[in-house]
Amino acid sequence: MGQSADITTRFLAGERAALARLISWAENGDGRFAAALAEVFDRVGRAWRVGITGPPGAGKSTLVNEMARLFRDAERTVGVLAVDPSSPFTGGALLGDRIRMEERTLDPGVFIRSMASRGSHGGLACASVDACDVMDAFGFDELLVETVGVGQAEHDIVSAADTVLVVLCPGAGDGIQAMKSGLLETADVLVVNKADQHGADRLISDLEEALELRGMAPDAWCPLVVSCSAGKAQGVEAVNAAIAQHRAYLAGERLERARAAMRAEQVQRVVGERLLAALWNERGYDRETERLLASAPSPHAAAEQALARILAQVDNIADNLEPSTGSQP
Ligand SMILES: Nc1nc2c(ncn2[C@@H]2O[C@H](COP(=O)(O)OP(=O)(O)OP(=O)(O)O)[C@@H](O)[C@H]2O)c(=O)[nH]1
Ligand SMILES: [Mg+2]
Repeated sequence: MGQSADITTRFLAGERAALARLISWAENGDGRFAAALAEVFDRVGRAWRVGITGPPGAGKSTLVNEMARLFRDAERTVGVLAVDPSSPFTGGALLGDRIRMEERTLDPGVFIRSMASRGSHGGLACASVDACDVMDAFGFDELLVETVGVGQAEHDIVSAADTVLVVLCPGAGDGIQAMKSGLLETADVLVVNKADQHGADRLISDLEEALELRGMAPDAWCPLVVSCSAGKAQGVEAVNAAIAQHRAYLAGERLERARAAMRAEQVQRVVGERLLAALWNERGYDRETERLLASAPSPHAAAEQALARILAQVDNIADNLEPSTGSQP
């Protein structure tokens, strides 16, 4: 407890090492994180969160670097989180990105952090929201969360953002792939990167056509299609402008609703993870599963038994709570 208070004091004094420590706590599912977050949570909500997804090699990291440069030119501070659900260890694929981002790391207005899933602690979507919360509380104006691919895990991570960018590039049938895999539904802004390469115009018109064909509620946000060549530092202003446009669209009640939904999802994730951790920790998992399977005719029957026991415990807890909580509805 004492250590948690010490860290938050240092965090509130603007010490980056304390910020890094809190993110590590979030990443590792450290029990001290919840108390620490509670102490700084009144500062959360000012940053704008942008999630960046898209197929490998589309130029996401290059784009993030250029977006960060433009934000810095406008005297906006930037937190960058690179999340890799496919890699069990930090490093690997993200190392190259880190080196490329190096020129930014000397700038105190930029903070860069990478995260990978490790072993049994699978809640990367949860940890990345936590990391964004602490970067937000630390005072960064813009948060950029890059994921490495377009799978379900990546989707869960970017969909917690205020604005989702899907980055595509010409070639390799990415446009068609994007339409098939539901990326169009995820995107608030579709970025066609590598506009310097052959096929970019075609990809842009394919995407625009696909968006037109898709039915839309009259009041709904229609994803913007913008193109740039991040690798040549060309056209990235249009990407930031599209984000600003989406931000203006959301401002007010829509944003409140979207963020409330995101918070509700985070609560569900935390509950789910805490339950999983409590039930199936590394030591208990095999023995308990074996015991249940030995006494039940099928995996589903074993699951029913496990559930019945948990729910009985929950009922017990609720019964014991009732007298002290009074007559709340
Ligand atoms: N021609 C061209 N190449 C680019 C452009 N932007 C990025 N690239 C190159 O595309 C390659 C991949 O860029 P990254 O930024 O690493 O792509 P990424 O989407 O982050 O890749 P992963 O993180 O591995 O999924 C690099 O060799 C970049 O130099 C561009 O606008 N034009
Ligand atoms: Mg990358």
